[in-house]
Amino acid sequence: MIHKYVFGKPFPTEAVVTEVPAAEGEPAYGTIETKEGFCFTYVMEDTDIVYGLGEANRGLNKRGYCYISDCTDEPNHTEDKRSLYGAHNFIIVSGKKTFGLFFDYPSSITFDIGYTRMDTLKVSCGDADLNLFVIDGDSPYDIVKQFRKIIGRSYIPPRYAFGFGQSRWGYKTKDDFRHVVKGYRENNIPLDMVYMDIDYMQDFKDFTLNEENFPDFPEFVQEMKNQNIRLIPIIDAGVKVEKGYDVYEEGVKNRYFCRREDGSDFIAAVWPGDTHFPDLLNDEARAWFGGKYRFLTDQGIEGFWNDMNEPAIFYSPEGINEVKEMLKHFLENEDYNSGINAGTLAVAPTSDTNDSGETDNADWTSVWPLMGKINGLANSKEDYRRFYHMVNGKPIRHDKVHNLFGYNMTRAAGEAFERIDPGKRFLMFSRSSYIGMHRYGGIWMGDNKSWWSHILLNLKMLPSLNMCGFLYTGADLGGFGADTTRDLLLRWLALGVFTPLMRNHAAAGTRDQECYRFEGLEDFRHVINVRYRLIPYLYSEYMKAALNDDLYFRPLAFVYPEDSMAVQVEDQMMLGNEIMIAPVYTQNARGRYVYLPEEMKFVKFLPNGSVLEEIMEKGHHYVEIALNEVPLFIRCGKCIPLAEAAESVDLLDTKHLSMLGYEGAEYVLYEDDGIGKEYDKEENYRTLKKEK
Ligand code: MIG
Repeated sequence: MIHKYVFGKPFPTEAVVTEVPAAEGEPAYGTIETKEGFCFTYVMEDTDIVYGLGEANRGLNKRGYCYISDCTDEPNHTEDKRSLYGAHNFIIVSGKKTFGLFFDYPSSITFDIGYTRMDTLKVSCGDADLNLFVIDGDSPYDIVKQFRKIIGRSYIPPRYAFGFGQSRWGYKTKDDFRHVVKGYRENNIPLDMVYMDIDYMQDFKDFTLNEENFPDFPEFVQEMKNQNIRLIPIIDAGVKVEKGYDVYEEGVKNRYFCRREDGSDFIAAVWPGDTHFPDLLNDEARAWFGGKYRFLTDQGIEGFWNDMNEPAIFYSPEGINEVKEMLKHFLENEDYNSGINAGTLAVAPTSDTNDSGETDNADWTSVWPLMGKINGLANSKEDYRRFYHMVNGKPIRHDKVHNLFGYNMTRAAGEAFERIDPGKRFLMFSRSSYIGMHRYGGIWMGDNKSWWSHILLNLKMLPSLNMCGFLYTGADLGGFGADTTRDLLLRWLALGVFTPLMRNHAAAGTRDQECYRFEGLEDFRHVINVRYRLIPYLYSEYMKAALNDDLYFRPLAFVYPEDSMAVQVEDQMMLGNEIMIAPVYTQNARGRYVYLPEEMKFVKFLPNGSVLEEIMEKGHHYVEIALNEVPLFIRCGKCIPLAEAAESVDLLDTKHLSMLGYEGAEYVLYEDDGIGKEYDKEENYRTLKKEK
């Protein structure tokens, strides 16, 4: 049962697509204050668990920290971070009282989940203009399913998007791409996609190609396709300010860019230098920007990734001016301390005695405010207050709707694909997002690091994202920032085997990270082969989850709610209806502990291509898993299909599948053409049986 409470004048985010009539009175849980902004307070029981928040830091159980939905280009996912790229304001309190809450509010909103007071959940935001959805249900799982129904069907990618992808910030020329494909093909490591990062563009201009490096682009796209490789270009949010550049000229002429209060087009410096932001919240501008993807689809491109759409800003001219002013002040002022607004400094100025014995007050802390100002140039809150969207003829200041930008960039693309080729699926995922965007694309988890702790963060985010509708997701395998190591990449790939988006991506300047760069590459071949062998199952479970508004990844708690051990497990996940995964995420470990909430069949894919199967009892186990092995667990009485490996998804033989798991068990396989949209055909389902 879903109740909707309307406060003030909510901005129509279109996160919810089902009509839910407004309820009278107060929600059945917690208390609400609307005198200064909005605040929801609920006192939690000791044992309550709080799920949700999608792409957020820390655990599956969100208790014990404070999270802020405020889409941020945050390249350091350390434990202290409160905001990442997405805003997914859906949580579930699970305990004596179990209920779900969706705060449909497009600006910054704070989830203090037992941070200020350990027993208190406090959700607060600046304006009391929002829709609050309160969901009653039998269990957290039931609540998720109800929520997913009202936000609409999750994005469905083409089937090839379940293949493995290689990416790196720094590929520039056709030969760079050919080299990657060769590295995989010659070493018989499967590959379906190579990602094009910003260097493919001419001067970082959206919807252009570097003229020198990419003449005859359609031929090149075809050359890749002949090897069953799709090129997936990146699109950035900012449009370069440059006379004569068609996207810029059209945008200016038709007033499709975000503007300042005085009506002039707002300038944000990003990769291309000065840019304008397309006003993606404006229907006409969104349709126009989306139409631009045609430049690449016309040349054979079938998938994209949308970046920098929080939107990220390196600096604005206004910000630079403020720095200049401050610097001027700083240099002009002999007594450094007095001229600068050091009031924000908590540190008391130190007094040193100089050589002549006088006290020198010109201390180093006086440069801090200046340094702070410079460091704060990027992604500054002030800049987000400097520009406006035009929604239905009315200006709305960006910070009030900040969390909808990435969502609407991806929506622009998704709506355009419907016009470009309505019968076809395109690959699409975004960095920034809001609930609602899950209908148009997936997300990747942004700029993680080559850290072991980020394997675990990756794992824990998966079910939370699924709860919020984001099914097509994955992290940069091997880690984006910092130098990876062979063992880290192998272990991370062994988790990536199970995530719908399986992509190796690395930042410019980091160690080479393509699988064929390492010694013993048969180990990489083996791990990625396992992915391809599992694709019939993974795709089938993905499709069932998408078509039934269900989860692809579930916490153990959703499947074994009565098992008090299972309820606490955060480093194992249920995938689909048949399996449990338990990746190794510790360096130098030769295996790991697992908890089995029921008897299961432990399956280990061995490097020689064979599969070890062993029945294990309910309870705690230590399982050995070598660096080049992939483990999974099949639930009692179930089975899964297994294909032979192939170098690309299109070459998988799904007619001849073997079965793994319990004898006599049956599995209903979903399979379609992988590119069209006729999902509901009966022949898409067939029952397979593991013979005795
Ligand atoms: O400021 O396009 O998260 O995946 O490689 C960095 C370059 C911009 C951030 C993305 C990352 C991508 C990078 N981009």
